[in-house]
Amino acid sequence: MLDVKHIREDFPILRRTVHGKPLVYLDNAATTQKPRQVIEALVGYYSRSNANIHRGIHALAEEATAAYEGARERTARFLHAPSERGIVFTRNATEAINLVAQSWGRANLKPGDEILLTEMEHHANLVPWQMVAKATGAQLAFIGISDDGRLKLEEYEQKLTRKTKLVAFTHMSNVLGTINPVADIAARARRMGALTLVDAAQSAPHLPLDVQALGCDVLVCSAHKMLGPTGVGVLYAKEELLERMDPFLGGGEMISDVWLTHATWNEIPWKFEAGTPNIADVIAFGVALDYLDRIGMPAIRAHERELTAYAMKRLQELKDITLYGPPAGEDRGGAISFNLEGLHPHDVGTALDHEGVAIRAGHHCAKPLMRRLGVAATARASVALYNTTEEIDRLIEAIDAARRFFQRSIKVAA
Ligand code: C6P
Repeated sequence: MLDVKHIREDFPILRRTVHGKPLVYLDNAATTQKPRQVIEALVGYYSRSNANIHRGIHALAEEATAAYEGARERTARFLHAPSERGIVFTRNATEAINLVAQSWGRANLKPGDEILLTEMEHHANLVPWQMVAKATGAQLAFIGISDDGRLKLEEYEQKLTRKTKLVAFTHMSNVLGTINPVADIAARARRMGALTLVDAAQSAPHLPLDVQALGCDVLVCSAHKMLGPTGVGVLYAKEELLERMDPFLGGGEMISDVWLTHATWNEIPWKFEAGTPNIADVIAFGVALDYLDRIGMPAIRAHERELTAYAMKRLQELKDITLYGPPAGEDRGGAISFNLEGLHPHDVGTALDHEGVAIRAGHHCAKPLMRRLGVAATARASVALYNTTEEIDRLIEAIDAARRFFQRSIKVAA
């Protein structure tokens, strides 16, 4: 059991009000709030240790370098990666996927090859592959989803062929909450000689992750969804894959030697980190991982699973509601999309905001999935470790209030 009351005390923003009401923050799939430990790490770094890294021979530069590289080791431990050499810091999960698409994709794909994706991908794991397919002549193929929002694994079996060079898919859908069976998908891909890229942007903040147990070749996530700062993404890849890939960006830090006409590359992972990196935010991200691990990812998952089940039960009790994605359970995370008959999700979002309840409404950067669901947009509530059942009750009350308000307006207009 999580001591949620105690945890909430670490998040200063949760004490604020919005439109005169205590904030209920249920937009965690977009970005999570930050504990004071992370905020203090940022202030502490700029107050005491700020310097550029890897280049200096003075004390501050050494301290900053040690803290930055310490965060890399911390990240490797969080993901259970075999070593920190497989951890590259990027700006976000999106950039990490683009790095692989541009570096690995352009060099290794050719006409006749296939990249196998799914219908539930965020644009971040779709558009980079469209760009690479266009540049290389490779084809895109897609695993469909069932009406309850799960991947059709029998379709995966059919579409995975010797032509498939990469299977790239989300661990947890940001719209449906579906948790995909990564280890099974990766094992089948491996048997067919294809690489696997896992988009863990939505799972990394909520589930224990072990890249070795999952058996994937690449996994990406974003610090800002994991209680860390914006501006930091993680690319984990097997070392032998990173060794074989050329750099994505050229410049300082990523070289071993440079002549006027050519250059040789630094070792991994620095070969992929051209220029001055986001030092302060990476260091603070390490503190966010400490925070998550101190509480314990299994305990976080258990709390969020209960909260998701409670939220789905309460939402289901509402009249004229459509919930998307699988029922609460083992293969379901806490991103809960819904629509209320007769109400546009944007109006729902605005009305909830007036009650102090923050959710997201829109296509959630998953337009092909919206088409598959037959809607233009959904409202989405998404939970994190600091949310409570009382906050879910506030969500339900706010939806009721929104519905009453709009029904009254419709009557007045008529
Ligand atoms: N989804 C959401 O509200 P970045 O922007 O690079 O940090 O994360 C991109 C990304 C990739 N994959 C998945 C599954 C995601 O959910 C996201 C970000 C946010 O759903 C912002 S659109």
